[in-house]
Formats: sequence, structure tokens, C-alpha cells
Amino acid sequence: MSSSPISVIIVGAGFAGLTAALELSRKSIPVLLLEKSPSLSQTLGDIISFGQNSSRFFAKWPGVLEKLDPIIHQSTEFHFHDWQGKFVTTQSFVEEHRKWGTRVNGHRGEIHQILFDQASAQPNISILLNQTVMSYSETKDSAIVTTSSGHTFTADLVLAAEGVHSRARSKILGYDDHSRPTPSGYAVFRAWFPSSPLLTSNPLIKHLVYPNGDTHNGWIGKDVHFLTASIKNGTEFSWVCTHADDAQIKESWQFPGSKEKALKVVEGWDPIVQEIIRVTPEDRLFDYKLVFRDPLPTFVSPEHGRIAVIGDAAHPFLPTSVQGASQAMEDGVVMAACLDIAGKDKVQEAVKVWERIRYERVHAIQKTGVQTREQWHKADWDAIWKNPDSLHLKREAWILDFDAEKVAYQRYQEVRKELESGEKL
Ligand SMILES: Cc1cc2nc3c(=O)[nH]c(=O)nc-3n(C[C@H](O)[C@H](O)[C@H](O)COP(=O)(O)OP(=O)(O)OC[C@H]3O[C@@H](n4cnc5c(N)ncnc54)[C@H](O)[C@@H]3O)c2cc1C
Ligand SMILES: *[C@@H]1O[C@H](CO)[C@@H](O)[C@H](O)[C@H]1NC(C)=O
Ligand SMILES: *[C@@H]1O[C@H](CO)[C@@H](O)[C@H](O)[C@H]1NC(C)=O
Ligand SMILES: *[C@@H]1O[C@H](CO)[C@@H](O)[C@H](O)[C@H]1NC(C)=O
Ligand SMILES: CC(=O)N[C@H]1CO[C@H](CO)[C@@H](O)[C@@H]1O
Repeated sequence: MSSSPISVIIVGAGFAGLTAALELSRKSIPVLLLEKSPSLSQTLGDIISFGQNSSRFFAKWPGVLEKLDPIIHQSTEFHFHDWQGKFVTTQSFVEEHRKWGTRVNGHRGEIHQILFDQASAQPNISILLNQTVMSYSETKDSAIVTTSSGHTFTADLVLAAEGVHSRARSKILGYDDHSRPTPSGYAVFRAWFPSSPLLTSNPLIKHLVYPNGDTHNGWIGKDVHFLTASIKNGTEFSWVCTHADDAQIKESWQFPGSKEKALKVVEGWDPIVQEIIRVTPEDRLFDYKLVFRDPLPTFVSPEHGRIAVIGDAAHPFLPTSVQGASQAMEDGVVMAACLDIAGKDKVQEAVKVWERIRYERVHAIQKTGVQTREQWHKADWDAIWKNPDSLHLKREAWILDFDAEKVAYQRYQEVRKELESGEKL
């Protein structure tokens, strides 16, 4: 086996790219990370969630948990109401925190900044910002990317972690699927802002941020759900409202939202919900259309197997799965473990084993996003009043009580043998 290290290029410094970089570096595999943004912008995004199966990765990187602690949501209870405001049930996370560890919920930009700083500080990770990768190619021995400024970079392996608009998808598929995302029939209004308007405007909504500190509430109605979370001891507040929407629109995090339209969606609802929308600063409200993509038949370039898509580039998630960022991180962790086992001469084998370990799990978890939405939006209220706990988020051990790194080291040889014997994915 060759003793020189594997060289890896990662395209995109989101949660998939940063996790892969940090894990490869931890296993002494050097990484070149190319990111198209000229700088990191803290203002982008709002609430993002990491389940226990991924929050455990933060602990692998020295100092990260300590930095996360003051900025993440601290409450361990989720209170459900029907659309008119009648209290239904409280879901407690205390027991699962004890058994499986804590979840991490916080502002996407702030959590991202902490991981980005961590990656920047690693001697084995070189980060180049303002580099938009335009094309991917490969030979028997190497993978190559070309950027918009005309630079070419070569490595043993390229991981395309560019999110939902990935250009590498067409390399993997052999055709361009850019026009193929289909509307899911749903959209999400999302907002995040300092909580002062909740304190000062109407006593009806004050309790969501004071004196209770962090709180987490949901209102469930027909084909609509409205969730709130306050954070940093109640000093900041976020809400999301998923509703039916048929607009034909491209995915983006940046469509300005309209309070008037949001209010229309919750007409006749609990006055608390309507008041939250009324006090939301309009420039902090975004309208995000949810789209579907069919599962890719493979995550790996068919020609030489030296280009792989990871994270949202490979498998976009609906927010109701509460697993998109977690699965992006699991991709990176498992990839690093497989490369660590295989070494430089067997990079292509490692990537095939990685794909096989990830493929089934990731698509099974993708489906839970639709299940949770249906569970809420198509709720049979007679049944719920008889069994209020049926509104609770499903917390499944096979998803959350899972150590992706350990499983990768355990399963590698068995999966390699399956591949050699030609068993189908
Ligand atoms: C700005 C932004 C805000 C978001 N906000 C939220 C949120 O509030 N809540 C939530 O749940 N999810 C949010 N998401 C999505 C969430 O981060 C992902 O669903 C999940 O974390 C999977 O991450 P990923 O690394 O696969 O993809 P992403 O997080 O989308 O990261 C992809 C990265 O690749 C870079 N990139 C794209 N194309 C190229 C290229 N050609 N060359 C080089 N670099 C490229 C992008 O700039 C980006 O940094 C947001 C994503 C983005 C990009
Ligand atoms: C960086 O990689 C080299 C091998 O290329 C390794 O010897 C070293 O320990 C790594 N450093 C860190 C901080 O991981
Ligand atoms: C980004 O790169 C382009 C050229 O590719 C250059 O014109 C621009 O000034 C760069 N921006 C920053 C912030 O470095
Ligand atoms: C959190 O806020 C409450 C008031 O809502 C305050 O009494 C308490 O001291 C705060 N705690 C911290 C740790 O700041
Ligand atoms: C946070 C955490 O580590 N949670 C669990 C993840 O899965 C492993 C393996 O099943 C458990 O040991 C952890 O407690």
C-alpha cells in the first residue's frame, strides 16, 4: 500500500464539506476546500437542527462544543397546540438526551461560522474562498476541477458538496438535471429576529421569550404547521410556517417573504400565531419553496469513480425530516473513515463502499420528512384528542442512536466483499 497521503479536493464549505474536511484532517488526510462565496455571511439562514447522530460529531473537534453551548436552543420541551390555540401535549426530550446525548439547534450562520473557523485553523486543510467550480473531469488516476477564474486543481478524489444546485450531479448522472427539481406543493415562511418586539408589543406573546428563556412551541392545522423557538435565553426568536403552495419557483434561501401572505395562511388561527407574524420585522421574513428531487441512482461518477456528490448535492431533504444537515455530516464522517481504511491505492474502492453504506440509510431517512408532514397536516383530530402524544415528533433510535463512524469501520470489509461478489446496491 502506498504510504503517501491521499489528496482530496472538496467543493463547497457547507456542513457536508466542512465535516468531510475536518474528519479527513483528523485522519491526517490533507484537503483543499474550494468555496464560491468570497466571504462568509452570518446573515444567511435561520434555524437548523442536528440530531444526536450528528451532534456527537461536534465533540470530535476540540473546543467546538464549548463554542456552541452559549448559542444553541436550551429547552428540552416541545409544546403542541391545535390551530386555534388549544394546548394538546408536551413532548419532553430529557430522556433521549440522557440516553442518546443532546441535540444541537441554533442559527445556521452562527454554527456554520464555528465549524468554518475550526477548519481554517487546521494545518491540513487549505481553504480558498471566491472559487466557483465550473467543471469536473477525471482520468484513471486523478480527478480535476476547473474554476470560473480558469484555475485547475487535481487530486486523487473530488467530493462535490455544493448543495442543491450541484453541477457535479450532471457528471454523476451523465445528463443535466438542472431543470428537473419538482415543486413539492409546499412552501415555508421562515423568520429569525431579536425578540424585543415580543417583549414590548403585546402581552399575549411575551411568555414565548420572557421570563421562560428558551421555549419551543408548535401549532398544527389542516395542511399548515407553525413552529417557534426562542434562543439565547429568549433574546432571539425564530418561527417557521409550512403550508401548501404551488408556485413554480427555484430553490433559494433568499426570497423576501410577505407578512400579508403569511397572515393569510393562518387566518382564523390562535391570536398568538397571528400576533407573532404581525411583530416580525418584514426584512427578516423569507419565503422558501420546497422542491423534490428524485433519488440519484448513484452518488459516484460512473467513469473512474473519483468524483462523489455528498450532502444536499446527493440527497436534498425536506425540513420536516429534521435530518438534512445531520445526513450531510454523516456523509463526510463515513467518507473519511472509508478513505482511512482503504489508503491511496484503493480510493475508488473506498468511495464505492462509502456509497453502499450511505445509500439505503439516507433515502430511508429522506422519507421520514414526508411522514412527519403528513402526520401533522392530515391529522385526525378525534384520534389526537384521544391520544395527544401521537402529535410528537417521531424520535427513532435507528436514526438518532447511531454512530456513523463506528458503523463505517465495522462494516467496511463486509461491504467490500459484497461489492466484489457483485451484489446490487
Ligand atoms: C446560505 C444558506 C442558508 C441556509 N439556511 C438554512 C437554514 O436556515 N436552515 C436549514 O435547515 N437549512 C439551511 N440551509 C441548508 C442546509 O445548510 C443544508 O440543507 C444542509 O446543511 C446540507 O449542507 P450541504 O453542505 O450539503 O449544502 P449547503 O449548506 O447548501 O452548502 C453548499 C456550499 O457549497 C458552495 N458552493 C455551491 N456551488 C459551488 C461551486 N460551484 N463552487 C464552489 N462552491 C460552491 C455554497 O456556497 C455553499 O457554501 C442553508 C443553506 C445555505 C447555502
Ligand atoms: C497532517 O497530515 C500529516 C500527514 O500528511 C500528518 O502527519 C499530521 O499529523 C497531520 N496533522 C494534523 C494536525 O492532523
Ligand atoms: C473574486 O474573484 C474575482 C475573479 O474571479 C475577482 O474579480 C473578485 O475581485 C474577487 N473577489 C474577492 C472579494 O476577492
Ligand atoms: C435568562 O433570562 C432570565 C429572564 O428572562 C433571567 O432572569 C436570567 O438571569 C437569564 N439567565 C442567564 C443565564 O442570562
Ligand atoms: C450523542 C450520541 O453520541 N448519541 C448516541 C449516538 O449513537 C451511539 C451509538 O448507538 C450512542 O452510543 C450515542 O449515545
